[in-house]
Amino acid sequence: RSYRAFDVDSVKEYVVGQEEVAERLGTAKPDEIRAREVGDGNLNLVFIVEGPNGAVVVKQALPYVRLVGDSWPLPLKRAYFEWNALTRQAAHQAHRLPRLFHFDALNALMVMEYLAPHIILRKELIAGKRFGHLAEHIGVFLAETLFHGSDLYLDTAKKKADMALFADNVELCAITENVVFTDPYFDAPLNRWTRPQMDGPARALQSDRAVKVGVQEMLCCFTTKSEALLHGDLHTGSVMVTATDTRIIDPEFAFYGPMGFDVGAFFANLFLAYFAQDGHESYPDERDTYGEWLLETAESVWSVFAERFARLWREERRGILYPRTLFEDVGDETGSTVGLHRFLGGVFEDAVGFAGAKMVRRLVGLAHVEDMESIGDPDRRAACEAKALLMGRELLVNRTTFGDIYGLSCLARAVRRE
Ligand code: SR1
Ligand code: MG
Repeated sequence: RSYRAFDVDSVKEYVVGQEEVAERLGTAKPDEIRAREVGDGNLNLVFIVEGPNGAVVVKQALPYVRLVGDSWPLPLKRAYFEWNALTRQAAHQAHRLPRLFHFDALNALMVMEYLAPHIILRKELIAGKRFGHLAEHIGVFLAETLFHGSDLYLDTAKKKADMALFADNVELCAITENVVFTDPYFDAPLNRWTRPQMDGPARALQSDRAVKVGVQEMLCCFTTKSEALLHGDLHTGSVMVTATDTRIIDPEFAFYGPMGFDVGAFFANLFLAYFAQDGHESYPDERDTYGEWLLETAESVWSVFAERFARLWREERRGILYPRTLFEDVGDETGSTVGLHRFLGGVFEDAVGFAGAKMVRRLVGLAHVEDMESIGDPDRRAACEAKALLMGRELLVNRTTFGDIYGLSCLARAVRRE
């Protein structure tokens, strides 16, 4: 037996052969099942498979980068890391993930809950929709997964074993090292941008010494700071929402890295949505108030994150960092709380720099975002992109100077109005 990539027919044969999945679908007969391939991400196949009694999602890794084609091979083992990340996240945040039904390492696939009526968050933000619970759900998810995947919670043996496991997610880390932190800052062949309008801003970025140093400092943080098990690709396309529910999907880039990488990725995508506002058709004042909601969401994500993280620090700190016994003589409440504030300050500073890098890569690197791509008029799109690029640069170069999350909102407003 060997790996085979499924199509809409063979995936039906496959699912009926998995007893538990067939039971969920309500049939073991392929001709009673409908399947469609709906993957619109950069890497994988995604099938929605429906039977008489229910539906599931089958996600299968392809042996190459879907966005580029088979000239860029990519190992199938990424499905194994995704599955392992999902099971670790599920220990603390199962209700924020799709339910997991089946994993097949040979075929690099997993069968999960079909989330309905959930929609990808990025699409909803482009449509100008608000989600009252989003910041709370994302802030808590970040705090719970990052805290419990760190040395603040894990013992030495568990942390080292897990780091060793995820250390083999080499090729996906390499993608990030290249397409996020390196390629956008020189004339790399796969870079693209809105031409000719963005030629000037892109070339200016590539000859900007301060930004090159800033992004390399962030790359150094990414490669060396094994702080927690990360989602690794927490953009708004990795989140599915309804009016009341939020689910986080797709942690195939998971590895032990800096907490700020996940937090910064989410900030970056809210800011990209913010700068795209002036490109979308609607009454300008509507887009202004919607933009404010996007900034408030980033602010609330951070405050919810910090609050929940502080609670976990006080109540669940049992790993190798900041042991309670060390602080008994000075009082844990005051003694380690200094440490907590300094720790969160470090996460914030990293998140700012990573947000900058994540914004820049979506504007002049290989993989762009629909928030901008859906702006049909290239002049209008480039005007939005140039402002977002400027904000990304500021975050990279001046990441240590923002006192708090409100400093980022102020910068975003100032850049948008320039
Ligand atoms: C070559 S893959 C490009 C991007 O798609 C994924 O979603 C990650 O963000 C990756 O950097
Ligand atoms: Mg993805």
